[in-house]
Amino acid sequence: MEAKQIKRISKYLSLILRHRPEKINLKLDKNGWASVDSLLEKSSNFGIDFNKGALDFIIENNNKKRFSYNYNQTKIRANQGHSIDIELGYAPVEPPETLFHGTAKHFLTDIKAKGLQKMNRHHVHLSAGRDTATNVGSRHGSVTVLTVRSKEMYDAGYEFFISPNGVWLTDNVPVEYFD
Ligand code: HQG
Repeated sequence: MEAKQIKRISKYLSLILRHRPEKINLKLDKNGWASVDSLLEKSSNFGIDFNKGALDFIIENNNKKRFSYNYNQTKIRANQGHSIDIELGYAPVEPPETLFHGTAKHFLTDIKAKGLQKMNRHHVHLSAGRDTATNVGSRHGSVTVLTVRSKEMYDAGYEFFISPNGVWLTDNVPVEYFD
């Protein structure tokens, strides 16, 4: 399969598995899992044809490892980034001393007033590396990277989670934890 085609399917999967399963009438369970068979069938009915081999390829090679199978590969879900109400069930873990959040300069006034909020997603997304944060922030405009004192937040009782693809998640970041 061509790279372009893989990218197109990958974007489509993000839309369906994170935000709009109802678009193809797909059912997700409370943990965000969809049946692989039903995803393939409903996508095909919707005019987007691919097979299990394409899914295997995307799960293995997607640049951010956005999706996972369950143990016997009968179900698939997005690892993070949802706007729909599902429970990922990740266990809370202790974060490193600092984490990064890339954002656009034009959001800074609001962010400095209200802290980082999850906006349309389930969590605020943070990364362990400054480079990743820079890439994430560039999606929104002229980029700036905030350093968050995550360990201090954790010690104060804030919960942190890490998705299987290494994205750090937390509910919100109050301004006093920016460096
Ligand atoms: C900003 C992509 C105003 C926040 C990425 C961000 C990531 C505020 C934007 C993942 C604010 C929300 C998530 C406040 C936060 N006032 N703006 N109080 N608090 N913001 O896309 O972190 O490629 O929902 O800084 O790589 O950019 O989809 O979050 O700029 O991992 O897999 O509001 O999405 O992953 O934007 O990105 P987003 P994000 P995928």
